[in-house]
Amino acid sequence: MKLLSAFFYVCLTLLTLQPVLAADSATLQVENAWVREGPPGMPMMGGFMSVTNNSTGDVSITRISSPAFKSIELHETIMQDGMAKMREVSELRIPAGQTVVLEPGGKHMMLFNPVKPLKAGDTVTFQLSGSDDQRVEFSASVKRR
Ligand SMILES: [Cu+2]
Repeated sequence: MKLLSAFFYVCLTLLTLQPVLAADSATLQVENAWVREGPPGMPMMGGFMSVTNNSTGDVSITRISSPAFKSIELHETIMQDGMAKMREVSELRIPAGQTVVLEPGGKHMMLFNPVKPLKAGDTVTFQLSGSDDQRVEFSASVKRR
């Protein structure tokens, strides 16, 4: 009897969850997005997040934009002659079913020329374009490292 009611509970939960899942049709899901607060007047800032691809095919991020910055590039960090260097990547591939983490010292968003000064506690909105033509809006909070 106890097992049966547990079973009903699970069914009920699944039924209630379904409309939520159906509404969220975006295959790329952005989590934990944040922008690192820089010294005042700094012309560039770093942006970080986790991106999960919920679809069964690989999807690439081809573009990221924000009303808060003049331009945004996707960067990766590579070691060259024993020094960490950043370089731009034209797109960032998110393999099917996997999560790619953008973090300090690794892949990141390079945010150029903030339209107005940003400080810890501010929120910035972004729009990401995927190679499958999807657009994902997300927001990031500005944090001190
Ligand atoms: Cu960079």
